[in-house]
Amino acid sequence: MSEPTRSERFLRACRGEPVDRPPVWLMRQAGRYLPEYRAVRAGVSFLEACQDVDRAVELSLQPLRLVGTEAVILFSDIFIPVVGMGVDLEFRPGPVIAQPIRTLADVEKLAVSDPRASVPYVFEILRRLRSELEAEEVPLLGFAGAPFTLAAYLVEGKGSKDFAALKRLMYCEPAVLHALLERLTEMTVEYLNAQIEAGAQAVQLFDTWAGLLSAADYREWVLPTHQAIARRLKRAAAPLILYVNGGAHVLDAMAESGADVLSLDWRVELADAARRVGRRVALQGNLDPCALAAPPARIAAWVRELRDAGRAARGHVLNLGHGCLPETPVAGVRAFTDAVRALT
Ligand code: 1CP
Repeated sequence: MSEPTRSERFLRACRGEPVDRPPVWLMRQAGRYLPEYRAVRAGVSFLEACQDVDRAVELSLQPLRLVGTEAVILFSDIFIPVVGMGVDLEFRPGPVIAQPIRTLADVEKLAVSDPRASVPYVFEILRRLRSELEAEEVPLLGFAGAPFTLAAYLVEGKGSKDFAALKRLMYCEPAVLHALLERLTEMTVEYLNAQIEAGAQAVQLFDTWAGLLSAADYREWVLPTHQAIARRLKRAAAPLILYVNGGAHVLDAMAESGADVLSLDWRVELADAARRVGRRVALQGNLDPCALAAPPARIAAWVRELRDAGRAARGHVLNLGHGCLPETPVAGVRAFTDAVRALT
């Protein structure tokens, strides 16, 4: 078999088709850990960088050129389409919402507009990236925040450890949270389909905070949103990757989402996850991002262990278990991608 292109290897791994070795990329691969990122960001706010097509294209491509990742992910944030719904928010550095959403009237104020019109720059960035990457045959990923995680910040007003305001709404005023999730699900379907039309070859749905729920609450509040999105996406054109942080206890429900790939954090043992989900879905992950501070030989050994564990899965994409951190050493990221390329 001649060596596949990076797009072929990535898409085959997502679809559970045979590959020579797993492909590699990293969540939050563009970010403050790269001096070149800090240089492009100097003097502009994060939101401005997301809206500036030239800058966002450059930031999206940096990890490909600088640290050897084998897929490019759109430089943006899960809150960009929420800005398009008319929500007043700032990044400090995480999203801070001026007026948190707590009532039905607040939910009804969220505009259900076509993202192609409300955040046109997102699709312009994707079209530009796709034409830049076409010749090299590097896969382009789009992404969105999942409804539950977006709702968590919208209700709370900012990041939180336990999201108590969100849970209060869930347990005390379920109709309000249902309405909010429904509106966000509609938006997410439109937003991801528009990304696929603009050239995204796979899309990742980030449900970072859904792991805060019990398995029963996850099934009631989160799983239906994932299933609705999976059902309505143009999946023949782009596989769907689902990420839940701290989701070991909901792995079985994740496998019923309809996603093609489940992205797991490091608390889940990859071989065990493969046994639990069987041949239904491929897996992505799952090195602890903090482990990239270790010496290169140690990182290479973990990569080999992950590859071996991932062999039991329907398919495996090597990645971290969560995003790169501002303090992640660039040399550790390089050691990670080099070790994947060195797999035999
Ligand atoms: O000051 C800065 O440089 C801004 C930091 C930053 C960056 C680089 C934020 C603010 N967002 C991003 C980019 C980003 N965010 C990407 C880009 C593509 C990539 O290289 O991977 C992606 C996919 C995200 C997704 C995102 N944003 C998630 C889901 C994934 C995850 O990490 O859990 C979440 C929860 C957010 C919210 C958010 N935006 C920014 C921050 C610092 C946060 C987290 C806030 C918190 O912890 O509560």
